Amino acid sequence: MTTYAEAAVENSCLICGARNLVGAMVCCDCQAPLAIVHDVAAQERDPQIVTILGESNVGKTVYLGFLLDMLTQRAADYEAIPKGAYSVDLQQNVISHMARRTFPPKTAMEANSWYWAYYQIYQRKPAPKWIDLLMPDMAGESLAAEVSTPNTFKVIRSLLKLSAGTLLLVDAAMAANGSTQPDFFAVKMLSYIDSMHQAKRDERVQTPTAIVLCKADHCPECFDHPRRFAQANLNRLWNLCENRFSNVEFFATSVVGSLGYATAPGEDYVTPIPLHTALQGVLEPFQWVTDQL
Ligand SMILES: Nc1nc2c(ncn2[C@@H]2O[C@H](COP(=O)(O)OP(=O)(O)OP(=O)(O)O)[C@@H](O)[C@H]2O)c(=O)[nH]1
Ligand SMILES: [Mg+2]
Ligand SMILES: [Zn+2]
Repeated sequence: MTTYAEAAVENSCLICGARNLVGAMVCCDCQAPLAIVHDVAAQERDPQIVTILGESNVGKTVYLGFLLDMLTQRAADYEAIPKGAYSVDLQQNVISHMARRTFPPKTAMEANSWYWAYYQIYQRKPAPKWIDLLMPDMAGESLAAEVSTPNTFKVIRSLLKLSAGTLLLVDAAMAANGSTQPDFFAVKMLSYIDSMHQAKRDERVQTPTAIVLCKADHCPECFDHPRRFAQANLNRLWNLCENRFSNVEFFATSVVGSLGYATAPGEDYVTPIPLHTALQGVLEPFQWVTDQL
């Protein structure tokens, strides 16, 4: 086992372990940024990886951007210090778009264009502790590709193996409308994780897994009873969680207070316009996961 200082000297990737040329910026094997290796070496403490999963268009980028922004603004007595300027980019991208009343663009499939956030977080309650969190914003389409054909995105597999906690985002608005798509995608994602832990067949997966019901502004009943909502509208997911995951909790979240809809002249698709932001339930799933790290 190499230490982080040795890894930094060899420029070996924190995520997949591949050795890279000195001066390389992204890992030659998995495309993870190598700046993290040096920032971790300076920290001399294990970073904990929390992965944000979910289908394309479920709201991962928006959620993560607002979460990081809340943390850096000391919500719920957290202190959050971004390590490396690259860690601020995601938050800035989301906040500046929302300030102009537009949603941020969709995340590109290529791993070298993802935002990576590496934050040092101080939690006062229940007991004071420091956690170093590494949270990449992956593209939903890349996750879907990896789940259907394992090893197309090596970085995803490596990240999930190292994950200390998971937030799985599910589109509650679609599920409430009767679509089975969110249920099936979530089941595929969790069975992928479950099969990675195959060595321990009879044991259930213990990684804290928060199921986050997104866009709950469209179905406010979610906020009152997220578990009941999941059991009724995401029943396949609910059953898989009961059978194979020992540490699961359900949450509802929403970032917008009201939406407008607009089309551009000559275009036939409608774009949602976030008229104002109203954050609800953004911090709770994160708090639940970090309490268990
Ligand atoms: N009503 C509502 N819509 C939301 C909310 N959050 C996100 N959206 C919508 O969901 C869309 C996708 O959000 P993103 O954060 O870009 O989705 P993503 O999961 O990062 O998607 P990929 O980057 O393709 O993986 C946004 O453009 C909004 O239209 C929310 O809280 N409420
Ligand atoms: Mg995205
Ligand atoms: Zn790598």
